[in-house]
Amino acid sequence: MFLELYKHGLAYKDKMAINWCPSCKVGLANEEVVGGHCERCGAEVVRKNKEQWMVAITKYADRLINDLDDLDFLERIKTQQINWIGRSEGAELDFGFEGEKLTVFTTRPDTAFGVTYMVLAPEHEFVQKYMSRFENPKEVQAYVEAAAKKSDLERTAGEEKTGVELKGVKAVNPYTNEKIPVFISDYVLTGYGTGAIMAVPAHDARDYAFAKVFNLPMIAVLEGGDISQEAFEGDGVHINSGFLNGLGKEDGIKKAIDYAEQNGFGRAKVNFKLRDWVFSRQRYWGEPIPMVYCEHCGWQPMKEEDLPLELPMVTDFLPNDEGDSPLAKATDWVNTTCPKCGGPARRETDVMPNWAGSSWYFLRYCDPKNDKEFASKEALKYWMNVDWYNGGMEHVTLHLLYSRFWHKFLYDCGFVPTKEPYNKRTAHGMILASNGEKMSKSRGNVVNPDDIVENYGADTFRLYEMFIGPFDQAAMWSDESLMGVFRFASKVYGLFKKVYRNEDVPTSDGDLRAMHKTILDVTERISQMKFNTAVSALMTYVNYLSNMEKIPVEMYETLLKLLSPFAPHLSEEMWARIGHNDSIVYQPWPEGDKKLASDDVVTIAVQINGKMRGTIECAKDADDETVKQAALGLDNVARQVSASGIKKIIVVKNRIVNIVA
Ligand code: ANZ
Ligand code: ZN
Repeated sequence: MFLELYKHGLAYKDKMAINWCPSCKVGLANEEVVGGHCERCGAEVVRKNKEQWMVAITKYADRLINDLDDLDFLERIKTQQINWIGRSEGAELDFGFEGEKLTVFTTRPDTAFGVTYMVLAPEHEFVQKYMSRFENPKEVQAYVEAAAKKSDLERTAGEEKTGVELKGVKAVNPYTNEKIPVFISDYVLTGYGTGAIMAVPAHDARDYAFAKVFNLPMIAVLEGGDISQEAFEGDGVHINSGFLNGLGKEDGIKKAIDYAEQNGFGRAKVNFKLRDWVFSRQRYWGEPIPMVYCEHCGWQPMKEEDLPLELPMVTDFLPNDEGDSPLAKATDWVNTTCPKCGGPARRETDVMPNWAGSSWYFLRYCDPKNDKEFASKEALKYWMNVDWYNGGMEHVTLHLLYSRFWHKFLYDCGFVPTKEPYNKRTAHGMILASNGEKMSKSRGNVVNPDDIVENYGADTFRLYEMFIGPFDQAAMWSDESLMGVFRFASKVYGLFKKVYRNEDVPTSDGDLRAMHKTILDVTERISQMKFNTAVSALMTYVNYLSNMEKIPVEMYETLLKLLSPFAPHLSEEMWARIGHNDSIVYQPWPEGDKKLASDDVVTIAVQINGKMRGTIECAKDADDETVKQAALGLDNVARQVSASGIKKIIVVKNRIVNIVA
């Protein structure tokens, strides 16, 4: 796969500012940095430049958004995908800077007449390139170094804006030809857009905050708002804006871009928050990257017939102090020959990220014994797509995006028959501690499943997790509620002694109704992933059974079958006790009968000469003749009156039958 990516120009090597954990000595992907700290050890993460293999996922950005339309993903999951990709429509504009073009990305080119200064990211190439022209190089360099120590999050979250003016140089606004000051500040990120902005303090809150600190002028170019109070970011009629005056936002943007294009200093541009995928990890565990570096030929892909490249055996799994992968120490493995010229060469020592394997492992399930390809076309056609993928919310941004990208690339190469891997994606809620906080070791509020299993059994634990609340929502752990479920499971066990196997225990309409209603409810609720209410339907049924004196075996067996996905051990045990020799898992799922389950059955009192003689159950609003026949069919009635002795039968709909004898 890596060679395929490389062949298609989607894998390339680049010097990247990476997040570096000085304690783990490891480069971290953005998602492994939590609040500026290493996800694994908690140490503060710094930025460091390192050559990394990159994968051009951004080439697929539009498709990764557009193809969501046809998928049955939870809405919030689609939103996560869309936000992560972060598509922004706007323009690139070239400002003048020391005779060069200083290009910015902006979503509001219509506000160009309100630009009063510019800001470069501290890492912007012009900073070092023109350092000798600044009047304050020491101050500039000190700021650059301080910013390098901060994470993106710290840089953007900082309330108080900081920065340094590049004294002695000015930029030129191409719309007005005015000269404006240029700053560096860490609120401008190096990885986004062009790493430089045109600042419009009157209409952008970040620029506003910066301008306040540095006492910079503001020009309102949109009507509405009060810039003595705050930036006005809304829509309004343009003012102070030359040829844009009088236009609204959308028209203004269009006209500003047209003007820039005609005058050769700008163009429409779609920008994405999504970055190319940093595909290198300086670790031992991971698929080795099948690339070889030769002094003469540069980076060369391994020959396909030499694959797979396997990890060497090592005993030392730590990276070295320069942050090179532990594989760099395995010199026998590293030193190899160039696939092109045959001269001495070195293997890449970085490995792939865990996301590589998790992007497509499931395709192998379609054809696990195939030794020629990862799966045959026929097998893939037969099994794919994954109909339904449920998993935690923590994997609905990156893993989902990477595997969708990977699949699209495989599709483009003709290796898989479908454009998307998963038809349906849902996510379950998180189980929180009893005080509503996230469970974590540091808070000491973690419930250890082993303890629950030890004390109440795996079935209680499993049942409880299903019962705890709506599947897709967060739920709070409750010991009390766990006990309730434990009592329920115990009741199921206890009911066994009332089960009659060999005798014919009559089932009333009410019994049948309770059973079929339970079958139908549980079946439907499972299919809708309403597991908590499926369990409560079982609880209702168990209460019904508890009130019976004798339980017909079929009613109990039905309970066990419905319960077995939730409490497999208990169900299996009781199934065996009934006398079955096979496992309950081979039993077909019970079929509910809607008619028998119907609540539209009424109990009607039967009287003879005004005296209560029994009850019958009839469909609600049944016709009088049916009700009469049912009443006469009662043993008690037949014994006391002969057909000839009946004078009259009075039916009070749905309530009473009175036989006058
Ligand atoms: C001028 C302007 C005027 C802007 C205005 C906004 C409002 P999104 O929607 O996130 O794409 N920007 C561009 N590159 C940046 C960078 N590297 N670091 C920080 N900020 C950056 O936002 C795009 C807007 O974010 C751009 O449009 C730019 O500010 C800023 F009334 O340009 B704007
Ligand atoms: Zn070579």
